Amino acid sequence: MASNRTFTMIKPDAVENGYAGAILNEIIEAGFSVKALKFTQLSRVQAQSFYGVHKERPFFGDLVEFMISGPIYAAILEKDQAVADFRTLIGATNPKEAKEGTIRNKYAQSIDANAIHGSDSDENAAVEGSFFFSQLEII
Ligand code: FUP
Repeated sequence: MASNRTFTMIKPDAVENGYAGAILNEIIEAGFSVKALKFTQLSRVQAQSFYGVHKERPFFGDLVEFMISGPIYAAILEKDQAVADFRTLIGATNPKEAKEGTIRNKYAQSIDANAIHGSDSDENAAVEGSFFFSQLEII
């Protein structure tokens, strides 16, 4: 995946609360173009694998249970400086620390149910995008 791309998931809390459309609209209005998109629900094994980097952390079990609790939207997005600009758009991991106007500030409740994921590096964006999408599914 090119370095002007990032990967996102609209998480189960945001989908359950009916915010997915509003969040996708904000992403597009912010200048990101959608290069791949799917609506799906992770299995436990898939969620454990996706978040494998966190497997020793105390919150890992709860994170996995939360991420499999309902459907999500997964997407690959393109924009100049996609990874950095998307992290700015979504705000801090803990919505209580997320700046006003950011997606987590507006749509998230807590550090675990924090509405949205954004890759933290070009390398992880490529790995995460490939986790969800085959080459045939990416524009
Ligand atoms: P982020 O890159 O902002 O998604 O945050 P991290 O990669 O640090 O964490 C991944 C996910 O783990 C977060 F989205 C939510 C969860 N998490 C917790 O539940 N508790 C914590 O203390 C930290 C992260």
